[in-house]
Amino acid sequence: MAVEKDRQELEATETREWFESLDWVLSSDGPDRVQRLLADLQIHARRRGVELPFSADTPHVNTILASDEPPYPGSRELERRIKSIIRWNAMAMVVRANLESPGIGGHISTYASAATLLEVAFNHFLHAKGEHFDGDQVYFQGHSAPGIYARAFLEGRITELELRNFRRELMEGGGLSSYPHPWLMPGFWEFPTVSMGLSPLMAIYQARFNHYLEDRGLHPRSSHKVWAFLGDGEMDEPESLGAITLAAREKLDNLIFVVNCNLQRLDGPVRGNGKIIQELEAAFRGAGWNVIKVIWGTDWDPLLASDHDGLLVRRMGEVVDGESQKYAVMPGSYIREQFFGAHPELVEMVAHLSDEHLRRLRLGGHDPKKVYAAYKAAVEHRGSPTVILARTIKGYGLGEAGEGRNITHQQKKLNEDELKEFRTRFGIPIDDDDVADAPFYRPPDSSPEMVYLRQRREALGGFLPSRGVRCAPLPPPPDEPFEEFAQGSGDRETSTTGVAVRIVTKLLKDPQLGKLIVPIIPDEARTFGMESLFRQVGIYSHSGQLYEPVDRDTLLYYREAKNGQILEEGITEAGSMASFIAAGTAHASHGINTIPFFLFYSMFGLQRVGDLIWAAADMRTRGFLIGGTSGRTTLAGEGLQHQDGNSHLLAYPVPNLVAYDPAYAYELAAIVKDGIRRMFSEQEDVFYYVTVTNETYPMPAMPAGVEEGILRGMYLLRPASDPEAGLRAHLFGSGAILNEALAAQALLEERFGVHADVWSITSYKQLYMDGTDVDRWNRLHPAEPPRRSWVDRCLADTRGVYVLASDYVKALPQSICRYFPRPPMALGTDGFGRSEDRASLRRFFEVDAAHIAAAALSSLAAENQLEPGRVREAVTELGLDPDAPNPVKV
Ligand SMILES: Cc1ncc(C[n+]2csc(CCOP(=O)(O)OP(=O)(O)O)c2C)c(N)n1
Ligand SMILES: [Mg+2]
Repeated sequence: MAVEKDRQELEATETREWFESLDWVLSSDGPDRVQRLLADLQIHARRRGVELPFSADTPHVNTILASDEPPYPGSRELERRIKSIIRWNAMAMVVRANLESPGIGGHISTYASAATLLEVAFNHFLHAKGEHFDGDQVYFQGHSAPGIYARAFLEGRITELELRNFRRELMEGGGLSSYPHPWLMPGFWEFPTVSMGLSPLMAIYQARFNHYLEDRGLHPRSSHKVWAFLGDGEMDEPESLGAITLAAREKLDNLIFVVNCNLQRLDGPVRGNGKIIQELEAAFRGAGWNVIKVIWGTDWDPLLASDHDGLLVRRMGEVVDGESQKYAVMPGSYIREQFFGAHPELVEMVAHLSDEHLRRLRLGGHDPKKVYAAYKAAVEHRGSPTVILARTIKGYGLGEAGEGRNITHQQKKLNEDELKEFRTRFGIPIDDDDVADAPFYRPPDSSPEMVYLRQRREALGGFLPSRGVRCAPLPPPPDEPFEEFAQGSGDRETSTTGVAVRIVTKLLKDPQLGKLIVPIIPDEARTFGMESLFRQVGIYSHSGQLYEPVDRDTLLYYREAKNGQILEEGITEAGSMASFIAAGTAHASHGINTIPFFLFYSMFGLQRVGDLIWAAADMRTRGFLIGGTSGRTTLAGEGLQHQDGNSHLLAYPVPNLVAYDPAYAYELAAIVKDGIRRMFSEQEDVFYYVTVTNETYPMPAMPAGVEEGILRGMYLLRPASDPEAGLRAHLFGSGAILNEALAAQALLEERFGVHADVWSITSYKQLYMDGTDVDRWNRLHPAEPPRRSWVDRCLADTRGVYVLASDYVKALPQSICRYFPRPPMALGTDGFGRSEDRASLRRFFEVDAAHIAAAALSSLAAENQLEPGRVREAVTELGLDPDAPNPVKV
């Protein structure tokens, strides 16, 4: 026992001597010398066989020393008052909403933990944008929306009625959306953030796109920042950390993450058995970020200053988060016993402090001075992005009603006593008699708080969040880039992918539009035959090209340049989508009509990054998503994971996504031209999804008068040679399957005497949207002459049977059956793809010419126009196996 004690004392003395030596070097030669010395010591230790465990984190204390903190520039007292009022109103709007409509939901505890982080930013850092200048772009944590509304209420930008109608958007007088949604509040919210993980990803690519605009000379250099306020639980989403190395590689010092580390997510602790702050620090430092930890408030400074042996810091580092969380809900005596009680020296350190004092020791994320110091350092930091890891308490101020409790995320109701306690704690002047109704409180405009609040925002350029379109529409698109496609390609075979690339190439050369085009590719340029663009416009790289490319002596060498135009994203559809969003919203965020074209493997689009596409829709993004190598049977060889028969169906639910599946060059040209007109001249908040394929065939010339049909979704491509024939059919194809419909037309006429019209369906979604809109109008206006859908108008007077064939699931053609004069037969490619050639795939999925022809014959038999026996023979003649397995089941 005595030996052990001696050893401990010896160790303590030894440690102290080393510390003193280090202090001596620090004071005489500065921190650089200390760094070198420690590095040398490490090498020395390793040479002597001491293995040092790898650790990318630093001690569990604030990154900024108390002695290095700047003075606080504002009125702490007025800011505290303002923050308290916002806290109250944010809480009250949720409580009231749930009193009036039980179950309507809302969140109190997220903002309660984030209030200081947000208020210091609002009062001192976040710049608004004006008509002629950009501000900061701020991604607010989605669940903290009540606090953002409550501030806007004080600012006079949101009425009391709207506040009362939180989560009641359909009420008379309008309401407020639950979370940030630019679609629903287009003058207010800029960024939808509530799908966890998307906002950190989008913020990174937004900051990167801001550099892109500056490096290309489209926008003056600016000191403005992209701020993302995030949850610590949110950091578990793969998207949250997925692009952090890019942010460092691109030296995005215009980017600041603020992670609200309240140690809790929805169900419980983020890392009960670990330390989320340390874990995130290691991840971000490892990725090359500037990490600023804001863990302890000013109250802790004297304790840390007296921690000569580092025992307190060590104790801070060893307590797991589940335990730390508990300190927030327990009395000071518990903290004394459990935290300081681990070492007698620590007990001694706080012997002079009361239990109440220990309970109130404030954490860093609730201390404006600490938060201000961190933000200032972040804003001034150069050369890499910054992440601030700020320790807070979830549900701060809710007391028994949920402060630090595991149930706090879901807490929406406070009883009268809890409301009173909250009111008293934050000094809100509401009488006991009124408090049960949780009334909103807004001080008079002339009060010092309100004057201060307005002054601070004026100094920072105005209010935010605030969104609006900030640039003039473009003139209608020029004809020239699109004209050649109407002529067809003669005998020359090409693919719609080739045509899409040619359109983009020509647009890049256009004197007006050229500089606005933003080609985005996730490492598929060669797949799509786009490598000529490397040379033509260059690949964007913030650092230019620091090496001689291996193919420098070839014509199409891999050219990176600081003013390069292509965003070559590498293998990240999610990142590419985030770039697409940044470029497609520049009309609102920067007042520039950039026109993104994002080309990708169609299977890895709506299916893989569907939620980002949903966010793009919410954000009123404009641009073209080009789904390459599309079609379940058109992409030969690649098989189950690559062959896309799904994406067009997945495009249906996105309300403002206009989807097309063109077959021919002139269709594609008409669609892109009209898209530019609608989005950038007419300023419609839509975006486009257009699939292209890699099957080559001669592109026909554009028939006269089909443009309207192309855009509406269908037109008559090739009528039957004898429209008066007895046996009549109508075959409908889209994408590459249109050629199968044409082949079936010939088969039917030559071998079975059936005369078929062939129609091109460029968009099932357009036809479906039109049909349902007409249905709706007719349903609500039964006494008026019915309106007619485009399908109905095209087909009303037709005779014969109808067969629709798609390279996508049958649900697409099925979706428009209702508008046909008689029920059509729908063929599609439901099921898993196969590695095979096109002919075999089309036979297997029953969408080839023979199957289309057989379907027409079968339909004629069903209408008693043909003998069933004749059709059975025809099936054999066509080489089809009636007993082949159903492709959806195998
Ligand atoms: C993609 C996604 N999954 C789940 C949710 C549901 N959800 C909303 S908030 C939340 C917990 C958030 O915890 P954290 O990020 O730590 O934020 P805090 O409220 O603690 O600040 C969850 C799971 C969501 N909004 N988005
Ligand atoms: Mg949290």
